[in-house]
Amino acid sequence: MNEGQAPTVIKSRIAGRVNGGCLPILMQGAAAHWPARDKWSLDWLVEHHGQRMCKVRVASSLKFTYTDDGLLRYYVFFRGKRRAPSVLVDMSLAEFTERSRPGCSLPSLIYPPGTERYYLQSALTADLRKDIDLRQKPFSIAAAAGFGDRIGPSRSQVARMWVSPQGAVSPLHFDATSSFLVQLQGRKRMLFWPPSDLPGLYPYHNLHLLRRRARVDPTIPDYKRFPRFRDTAAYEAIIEPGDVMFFPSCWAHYTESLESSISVTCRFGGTEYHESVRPGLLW
Ligand SMILES: O=C(O)CCC(=O)C(=O)O
Repeated sequence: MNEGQAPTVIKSRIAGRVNGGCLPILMQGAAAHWPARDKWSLDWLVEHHGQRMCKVRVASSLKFTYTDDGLLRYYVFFRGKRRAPSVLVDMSLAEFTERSRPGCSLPSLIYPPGTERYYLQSALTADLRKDIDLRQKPFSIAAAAGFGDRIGPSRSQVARMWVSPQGAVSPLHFDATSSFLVQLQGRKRMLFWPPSDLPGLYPYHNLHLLRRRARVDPTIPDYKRFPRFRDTAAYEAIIEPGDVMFFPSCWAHYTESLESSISVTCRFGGTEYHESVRPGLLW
């Protein structure tokens, strides 16, 4: 992507073919009927599930870089928690909400006071799963297309809830599984790059703490260090409440919460690496 080059905007488009794989698809309104769409808000979650323990990613800015839990333990052992890009912490939903309020007086957990930010990223419990509908289209279509016998809780990863503040960023990375992201509150902006562009995003090696993350920050690309980034081209989608965004495995993605946001994700399928993913990135 060159300076000033606009990404291709994704609207409700039917999957096409890109280098033998399918495209991300934005399905507008496909989850508008979910009870969670009307019901879930931060206040409702605290009132009904406030004591529930959940996983919260803690970072020292709104940039919530994912870190592999296993590798993070080694990193923390050698370099200390404060130098970790982010740390996943167990806390109650009520505490998460309290910590997310501006001017919260609770002591910080890891990073210097006043810098800490919180992003809830937790598996959905059975009672919350009642408010979502992974057996209907488009999820059932994915199941019928051979992605799995059952989409959702029993597949490779349980459905997850994501509760983020406005401005939260999940930096550019790719996953080995295909995903649905269902937007319930607020809007998100996502940028996507096809697997064939991965070399131009300079991902970390698979043994690195930041494995599958890109070294390039697409919002302020350093073309000197990452010249091949110029040869890549992004797709963009704005995901509104009730929309479902599908993205195939190995598509790199960058996500920004345009408002405070609640989403659910469902990943499925095994580890389906695209042929253009260099072996060096995986082992
Ligand atoms: O919604 C987000 O902040 C990140 C979602 C994401 O990166 C994913 O589901 O892989």
